[in-house]
Parts: sequence; C-alpha cells; structure tokens
Amino acid sequence: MATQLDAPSADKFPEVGELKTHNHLLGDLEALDAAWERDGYWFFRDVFDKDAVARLRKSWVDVLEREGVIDPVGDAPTDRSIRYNGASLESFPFRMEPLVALKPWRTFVEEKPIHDFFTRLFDDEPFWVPVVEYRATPPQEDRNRPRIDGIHQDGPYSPGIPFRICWIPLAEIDAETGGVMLAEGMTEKINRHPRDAGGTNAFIRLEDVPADRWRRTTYQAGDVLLMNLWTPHTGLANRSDRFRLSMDHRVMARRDKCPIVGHVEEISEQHVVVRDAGGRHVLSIDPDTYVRNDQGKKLSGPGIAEWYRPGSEVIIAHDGDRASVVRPPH
Ligand SMILES: O=C(O)CCC(=O)C(=O)O
Ligand SMILES: [Fe+2]
Repeated sequence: MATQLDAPSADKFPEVGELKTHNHLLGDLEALDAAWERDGYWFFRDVFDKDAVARLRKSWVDVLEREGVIDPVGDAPTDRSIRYNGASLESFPFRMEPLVALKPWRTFVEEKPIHDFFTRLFDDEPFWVPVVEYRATPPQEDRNRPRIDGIHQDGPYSPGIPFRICWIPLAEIDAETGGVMLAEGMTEKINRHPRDAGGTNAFIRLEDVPADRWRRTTYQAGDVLLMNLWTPHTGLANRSDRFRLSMDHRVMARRDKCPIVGHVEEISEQHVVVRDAGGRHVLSIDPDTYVRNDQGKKLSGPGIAEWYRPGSEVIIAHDGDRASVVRPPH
C-alpha cells in the first residue's frame, strides 16, 4: 500500500511504500543479518510492552503539560490526546532539554520485557550507547515549507562505533504526523552527502535516491525501527494537530565492539584517562583520532582540553589502547 503524502510540490514528492516487518525473523540471527544487509533496517511491529511504553511516554507528557502546550490529560489515555493547544512555542524546549537531564531511557531499557526483547533479538545482552534524542515535534507552522526535514545518513557522523539506530514511536504516528521515512536497500558504506564548496556536508538530494525506495508506515506505540547507519532517511514534517513523540537511541550487542562510556579524568592532545564502571582506562590520542564536540566538529591541539574537562561524560571508540573516536553523549 503506497501513501501519497500531501506536499506542496506533490509532483516532486515520491510515492512512499510500506515498511516490511521483520517479526518473523526473530530468533534467526542469520536471517536477521541478511535482512539487515539487504533492506537496511529491521522493523518490528507491536513487540514492546504497551505499559512500559506508556510509562516512558509519561515523561514527555509531563513536560508538554508543564510547558502549557497541551491540555492536561489527567487519567485519560495519552497516546491519542497530545493535541497541541495553540499556546506560544517561543520558549518551547525543542530538544527536550528537561528530558536530557532526566534520562528516562535508563528506566525504559531496564524494564524486563524491553530488555528481554533486545536480548532475544541479539541473542546477547544489549549495550545502550547513551546518544539519545527525545523528540516532541509540534505541528508544522508554515505549511508551505517542504515536508522532508533533511535526507541524511548517520554513518558518516559516527565513524568507529558500529551501533544501530533505534527509533521508538511513543504514540501513533500516521502519514499526517510524519515520522521517519527511509530508503530501503541502500546499505553500501558510502557517504552519499554532497560536499558543498566549504567542505561541509549538505543534505542528500532527493533526486539522488531512486524514487521507488522510500518507505514508511503508520507507527504505533509498541513498534520499533532499527536502522543501518548507511540507510538514507529523513523526518517528515508534522501536518497533524498533535505532537509527534519519539525517542531515537543507539544500541548494539555486548559481543560487538562496544565503546567505553564514562567520565574524563584527564585529557590532553596525546591521551585521555576515562573512568567507567569497569575502572580506569588510559588511551592514546593522535591526529587521526576523531575527537569531536557536540556539533560534530573535529577538535585538535589545545582545543581538546579546552572543550573536554575532567568530569565530562564521554563515549570513546578504541582499537586496543588507541582512541579512534572521542565524543560527547549529546
Ligand atoms: O525522528 C526524526 O525526525 C529523525 C530521526 C533520525 O534521523 C534518527 O533517528 O537518526
Ligand atoms: Fe538520523
């Protein structure tokens, strides 16, 4: 079933097909890997415990109520009642900073049914890389703007850490509400972003993705979409009257090459000392180490110790004693 999304330039907007579901592959690692390489994603329909998702969603609803942008829902089921009430969004925390501080993902991934799902999926314990975006996207104000937020791959921005993107809808996200749209079957490890004259990455052009590859679905609380780092994807503007609630996170299997997640004790342009639950690690830094700030900009020389301070939370990918990537969680 294809969805014709209403767009100002409907002639240019692709027809969007339905995502496949991969539920039938759960328990078969080989078939899952093959699907991952072929399709570039796994979409599992209705696999999360609804009460666990509702508990997670409550953190979003609390913020929206406190900000006065939805009317209090009280005991009513919240998954359909996150209607934007029209209040000013001038001071709205678009990156949901109150949730960044609260880290509600921790409790969520510890919920037994959620943990069990990922353990079954990987046939191993999940390792959660604490790179999380909490999204509460209000209806688009200017309806003449394009619906495509920006087609991108996450891979080129995260070299060295082989995680999977884990995108979790917290309430129904239908065609009007938008959500993630991805290009199926484009898993080659190539950076598809055109470079502009300044050498910075621009968004991938719509015309560079074959028009028949685009997929989405009506997402429901309980579904989860995992994406290959090389899969081109974009958010679609919200044309509904409700907030769009989702969380995107990064996950991998314990047996894979997990990064160190800890706090900086000491850092210079030559080394970093980091402490995690397992103790203290000393890693070398060289000019090829991708030490980045929160905007993805590479730091070098004294800039490293200026940006990272003792106590900073840090994620470090490494080969033996050499750090290959040093990045902040957010
Ligand atoms: O939710 C969105 O709008 C985009 C999500 C995304 O780009 C990601 O999870 O990597
Ligand atoms: Fe992304």
